[in-house]
Amino acid sequence: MMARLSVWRSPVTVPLSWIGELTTGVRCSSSMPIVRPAYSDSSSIIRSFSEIPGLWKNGMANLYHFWKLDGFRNLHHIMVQNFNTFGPIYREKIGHYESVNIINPEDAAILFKAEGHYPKRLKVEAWTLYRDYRNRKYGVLLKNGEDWRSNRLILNKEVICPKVLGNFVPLLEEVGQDFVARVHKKIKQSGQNKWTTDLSQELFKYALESVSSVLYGERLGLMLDYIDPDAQHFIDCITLMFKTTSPMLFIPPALLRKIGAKVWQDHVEAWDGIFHQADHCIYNIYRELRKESGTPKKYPGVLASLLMLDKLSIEDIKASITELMAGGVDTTSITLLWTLYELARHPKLQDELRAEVAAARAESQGDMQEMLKRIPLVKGALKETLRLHPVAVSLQRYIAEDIIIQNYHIPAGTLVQLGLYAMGRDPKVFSRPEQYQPSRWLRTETHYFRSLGFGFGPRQCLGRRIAEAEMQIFLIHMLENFRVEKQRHVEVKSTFELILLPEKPILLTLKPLHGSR
Ligand code: 2DC
Repeated sequence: MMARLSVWRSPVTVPLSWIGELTTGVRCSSSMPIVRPAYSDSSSIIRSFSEIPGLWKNGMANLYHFWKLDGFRNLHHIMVQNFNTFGPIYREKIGHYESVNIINPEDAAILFKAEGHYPKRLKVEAWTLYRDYRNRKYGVLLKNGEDWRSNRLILNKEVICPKVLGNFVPLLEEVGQDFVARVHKKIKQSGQNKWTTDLSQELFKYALESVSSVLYGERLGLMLDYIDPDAQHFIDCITLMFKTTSPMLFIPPALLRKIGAKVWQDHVEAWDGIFHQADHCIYNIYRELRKESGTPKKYPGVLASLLMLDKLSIEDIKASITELMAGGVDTTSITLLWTLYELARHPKLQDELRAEVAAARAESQGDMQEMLKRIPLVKGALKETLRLHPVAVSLQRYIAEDIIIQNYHIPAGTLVQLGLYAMGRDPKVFSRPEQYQPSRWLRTETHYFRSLGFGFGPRQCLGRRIAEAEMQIFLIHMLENFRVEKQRHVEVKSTFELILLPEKPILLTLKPLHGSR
């Protein structure tokens, strides 16, 4: 079985034989219900839900094909292929997972306008089942309805509101400086005035140190040579948690649990490790806070702020802080790795960004918050990275009302997904999509529903501002200190492990800009 799987490991395109089957599947519409044509304002016929092209009749057969294509790792490529086959809208059912998929920004706008007051995305059942199993509360990521809304509104004020950004910047700047010092040290140790390495482990530590310092107002000390083994275990658990989630999108975790499947066991072990470490961090802050009296002199971090605010229950606070901590490691570090990879491939662009950072530094006399307002090209680079290498393959909502997309009627309650990875690479949406061009985000051409790396609207990524500031500050420090180079010109593709990751290690070389220290 393994041998057969590995044959299917790398295909980026779906074999033609399957496409043939896909299209015939669609043309076999004899069993489709007869629909009464309706007419829209533009007097074009609105077609019914059942006329949407795609493979949605036999979920189990589709799951089998999906598995044979190693779809668990290739979801993004399969989506691109499906849009090529079916056009800008298709319906799909893989196992129990049913959806309508769209690719155009204008259609995304229709989708997000129909999300209602309580926007709901796909429920990642593995994550909710774990919490039910261990008797833990859902955080804001997993909550829905009024419970979601009331928690989210309170969290917004402490986590994503522009006002609190000023509190995060000095904390993040310190971590950035420590990262630079660590790289200088590694370069010195190498004795070659450069350091060639797969930076992902270093970036995981940078990301965890950053998000922790914002959440807890305290450093974990991950930029040192010897780090807490529990912190390293936490990092490994997050990767395992994501990896074991993806098969459970298509095969119900309750079933896998019942048959004692290894994925479910590994998944439980991974979350146990994550919660163990988060509980430990949260408990430390809680204890310190009870000892201290009066208002703290410096910003105490998101957790202490929420505890002092006293508007959410401690269990609700713990649940959302744990989600932020777990969600803030692989996501930002992988995005930074992709950005460094793109900068290494584009040395001229790297120099342009460096010049922008130098000018921003001079104009703002080193005030980091001021600097962040003067680096549009660096921000464009991050958007460009998320266009070509989004963390999330798709954005989805259960629509709250009926909508019409591409002249098809889609009833309320349907799960509609925007293929974010596919949109980012579609030449109809982005001119020369294969080129990494941060300046495209500066031009006046429309950006309407095109920059969706953090999602959209009130349900967008809660960690967005932390992630953005953390990544911008990282790039500023790296550009000011090092040149990034890479060995040969090999293109690295993505693999799907719930989030999109580089399919193989990315080796980069860092050289000091100002001679050896
Ligand atoms: C995965 O088909 C593919 O930000 C599925 O920081 C649809 C889907 C649903 C929810 C998405 C998920 C995809 C990718 C990972 C996301 C997740 C929602 C939040 C999560 C996008 C696209 C992520 C990475 C969070 C994770 C926080 C968690 C560890 C507590």
